[in-house]
Amino acid sequence: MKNRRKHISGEDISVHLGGSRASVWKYIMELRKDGYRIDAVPNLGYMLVLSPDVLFGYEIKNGLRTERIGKVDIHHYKSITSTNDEAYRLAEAGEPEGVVVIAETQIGGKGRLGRKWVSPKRSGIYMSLILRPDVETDAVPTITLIAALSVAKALNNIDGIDARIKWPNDIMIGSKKVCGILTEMKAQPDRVDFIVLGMGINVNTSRGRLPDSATSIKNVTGKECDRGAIVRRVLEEFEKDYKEFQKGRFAALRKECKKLSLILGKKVEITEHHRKIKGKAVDIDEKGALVVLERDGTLRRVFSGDVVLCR
Ligand code: BT5
Repeated sequence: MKNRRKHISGEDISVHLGGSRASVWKYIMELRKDGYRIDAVPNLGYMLVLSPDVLFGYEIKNGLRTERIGKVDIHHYKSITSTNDEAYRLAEAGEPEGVVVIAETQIGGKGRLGRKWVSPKRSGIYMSLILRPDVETDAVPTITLIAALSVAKALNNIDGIDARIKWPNDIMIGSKKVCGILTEMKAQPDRVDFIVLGMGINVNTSRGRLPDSATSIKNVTGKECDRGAIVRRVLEEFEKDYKEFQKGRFAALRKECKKLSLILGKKVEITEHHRKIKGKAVDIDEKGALVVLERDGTLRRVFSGDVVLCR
């Protein structure tokens, strides 16, 4: 990767990375099988011509500016049931904070409340982060909101994209969903043991492969986007904000969430468990809860739920 457009000899590679020249050849063959185009010229050596559009851990780590998130380890799968399930399993086995599980497709991608997440192959980002914050369980919705904020900010970096947060866990472009977040946790009665933060982002997915209520980045901009660059940006944005949150500084983040909110100031109907709450979304409070002003003047705080915008 550091020697693009340049041949390097098998000898140099073997000295640099260890192993024999024969093993270098074996690895080159493996990389080719993975989709890398590598030119091989006798007496000159090898040249990396083209990398495949695959979210291999070493591709993401190359240029990733975080301290822990994604730096510790990235587990990549061509296909998996659900990255959240795998991250949960790894966390239970003791994997540390910062480990990321990422897949090209999910056979059993999960939404909230037993719903499904459609995960077409190689076109979206399906990833889960293991977190081990020293917090009580009531801080978990705030972390979901911070994740939503980091995805919105990362996507807004792309020309032509205006992504908004539909509290608590959706990122929308216009009225269509481009990303969903699924937070799961294991906890003692009040302390969090670990959190698995799952994100599904539609990047280069064509519309026909998504539900009617969904869109993708490519669908909006008309251009293919580098999924690896988006993953890096999301992880960087998230780590920065997550650190602030851990220092007890949520005020500035809350302001950003409010600025990027799709629903503040609008009439909403929220289903929380079996309860329906109707009113105007007026605030996001210091815990990340949505404050709804009901018709009779009551202010109600809501911690999770499905939001529908009313006309
Ligand atoms: C969510 O649930 O939005 C959470 C989605 C989390 C997905 C990630 S992918 C990586 C990680 N591993 C997993 O197994 N899951 C996480 P919810 O708010 O319940 O929304 C689910 C609803 O969104 C579905 O019922 C569909 O209507 C819609 N939907 C399904 N697939 C979609 C997609 N690719 N894009 C947009 N909307 C989708």
